Amino acid sequence: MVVSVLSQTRTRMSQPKIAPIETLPAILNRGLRIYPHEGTASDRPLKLSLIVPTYNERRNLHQLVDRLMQLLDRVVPNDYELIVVDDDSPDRTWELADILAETYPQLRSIRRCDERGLSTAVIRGWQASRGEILGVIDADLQHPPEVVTSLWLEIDRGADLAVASRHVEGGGVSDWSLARRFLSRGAQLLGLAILPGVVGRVSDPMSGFFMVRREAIAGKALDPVGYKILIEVLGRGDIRWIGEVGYVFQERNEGESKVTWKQYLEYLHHLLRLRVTLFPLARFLRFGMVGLSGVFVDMAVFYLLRDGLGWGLTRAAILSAEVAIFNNFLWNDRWTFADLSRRQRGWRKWFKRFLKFNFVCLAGLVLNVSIVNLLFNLLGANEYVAKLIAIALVTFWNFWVNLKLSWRVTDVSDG
Ligand SMILES: Nc1nc2c(ncn2[C@@H]2O[C@H](COP(=O)(O)OP(=O)(O)OP(=O)(O)O)[C@@H](O)[C@H]2O)c(=O)[nH]1
Ligand SMILES: [Mg+2]
Repeated sequence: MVVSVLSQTRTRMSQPKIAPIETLPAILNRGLRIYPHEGTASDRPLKLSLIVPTYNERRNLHQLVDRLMQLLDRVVPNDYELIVVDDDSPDRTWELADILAETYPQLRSIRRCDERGLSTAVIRGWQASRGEILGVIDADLQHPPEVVTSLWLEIDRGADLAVASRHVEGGGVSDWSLARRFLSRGAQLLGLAILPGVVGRVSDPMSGFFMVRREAIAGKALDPVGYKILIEVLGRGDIRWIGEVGYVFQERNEGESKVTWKQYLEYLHHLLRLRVTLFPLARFLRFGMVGLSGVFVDMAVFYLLRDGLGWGLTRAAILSAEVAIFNNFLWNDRWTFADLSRRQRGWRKWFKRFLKFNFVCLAGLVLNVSIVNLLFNLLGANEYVAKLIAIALVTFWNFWVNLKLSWRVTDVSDG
């Protein structure tokens, strides 16, 4: 089917924000009128839509399409589509895609003239698709088409996301220089440092070869910068079950890589943007308010013990601090992290959370004193400024460690 269309956003100067991918029922309700073309009589939902983003891939496209079609005809016969999304390549890849679509009925071709970029090309392709499962594969044959079969098997077994990985059994890179391996691993480590909960979920977060269930990303506002669409899917999607399949990244035989230093900067930009968006701000604010209430409790109890009961300074300070910790724990358990505590029922689990909270607060105190000392004694900062910085840093630390340790959801027995 030839559906070579110009982007509908011709009049806009900047790149438009991308609307979320729709659910299949929503598309069906509209009578399958799918962006960017009008629906036709042959439109019907399919099992798989595989997107091939292209920019100057004329010399690779025919072979790729031919190999993919042969495979998919066996794996999901008559139930898939291949969508080439080309960004108006100077080598006229879009034209070849149009011509191929006349021979291969399962092939569709989209030509974008006003928008550029790998990730947005993939999302536009998914938006224009009608598959229950959405996938992506590079056009340059560096992703071996045969791996599509294993990815499909993972999805068929129930995975929400199936990722082709260079870093699991059967995976690797063919002929990379030491510098390139270093850069690739460095980028992964950077991702782990900034977004451990996202990047750490798969062995190859840089992979651009994967399949995902539409329902896991439908309705989510995907807004990636640059190349790494998988990180966006992992960060914003509802992904529970992940399957990984090893593959060897092949050398390019035809055409040229489009990767430059710009992509590395975009990657960093993307990570930071996701970090900010995914930061649980509302939860953090609640945690901060609870912390503030603890200060008052601490002071009040301290006053009572000292002035009312005449306790010694150390004893009064320790007990008032512990009462404040208990106060904070109760509020956090009932309010800040209520959704998580509800999933960890029973007194034993409650008490375990309380012990962990105590431990984190104690460690926070040690951290607080160390930071004040470091800033005041070593760096010569004003002691009140040093104290303020320490409080701010320790609040973040306390919040994060408590979220990840004390109220950790993996402690839950769901069944
Ligand atoms: N539509 C579209 N596709 C792109 C764009 N940039 C790259 N691609 C395609 O995305 C795929 C991956 O791009 P490559 O340049 O090969 O990047 P890579 O495989 O990560 O890196 P190399 O190993 O250096 O080739 C290829 O199919 C490209 O044609 C773009 O701006 N728009
Ligand atoms: Mg490539």
